[in-house]
Amino acid sequence: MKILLSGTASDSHTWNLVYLRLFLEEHGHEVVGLGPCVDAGLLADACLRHAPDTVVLSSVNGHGYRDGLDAVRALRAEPALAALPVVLGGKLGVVGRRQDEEVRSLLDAGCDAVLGDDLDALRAFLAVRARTEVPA
Ligand code: B12
Repeated sequence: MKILLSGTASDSHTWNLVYLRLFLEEHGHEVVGLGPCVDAGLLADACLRHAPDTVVLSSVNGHGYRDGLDAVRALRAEPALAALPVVLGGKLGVVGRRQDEEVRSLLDAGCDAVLGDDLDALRAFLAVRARTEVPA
């Protein structure tokens, strides 16, 4: 699958993105990496341009819930991206545990999965998408 991998708007961390690119490539995916500090508008433009099969968003600086919500809303506001699978993960808040209300808001906004640090869950999420992909 072609995966667009991106950091979130306020997050300057990069090693998470380096790690995830390697992880995704080792699992046979083609990766388009946008790098850190990608605002929601730029993310939506990049998805229109690259036409990925799935978007993987990574945030570790503690503002992931908020940045992720902006990102998902920008994608879902674009008709061509309304059904594009989007998964968000990392260290999303500053309280050190999953925050159910924030997760709910993200899912309601159209995020397909909110995964925290769990790479096994990411692998499973992508495996399901790969199986349901319609060949061109
Ligand atoms: C190195 C580091 C930095 C470096 C970054 C260098 C770089 N080039 O990236 C510097 C010094 C620049 C930095 C800056 C800051 N940092 Co910093 N940083 C770290 C540190 C020590 C290691 C992060 C790292 O590189 N890990 C290695 C990579 C490979 O792993 P990872 O980032 O943990 O990502 C893994 C998982 O999160 C997961 N994952 C990530 N994304 C996704 C996505 C999906 C879909 C899935 C499934 C999994 C997943 O998989 C990855 C591999 O296992 C952590 C603390 C720690 N020990 O983790 C703090 C930490 C991430 N930083 C933190 C903070 C607060 C900051 C600053 C805001 C500090 C400040 N006040 O200025 C700034 C960020 C400013 C900004 N605008 O973003 C906090 C975040 C708090 C939180 N989330 O609760 C942490 C956790 C430290 C702490 N305990 O407080 N930081």
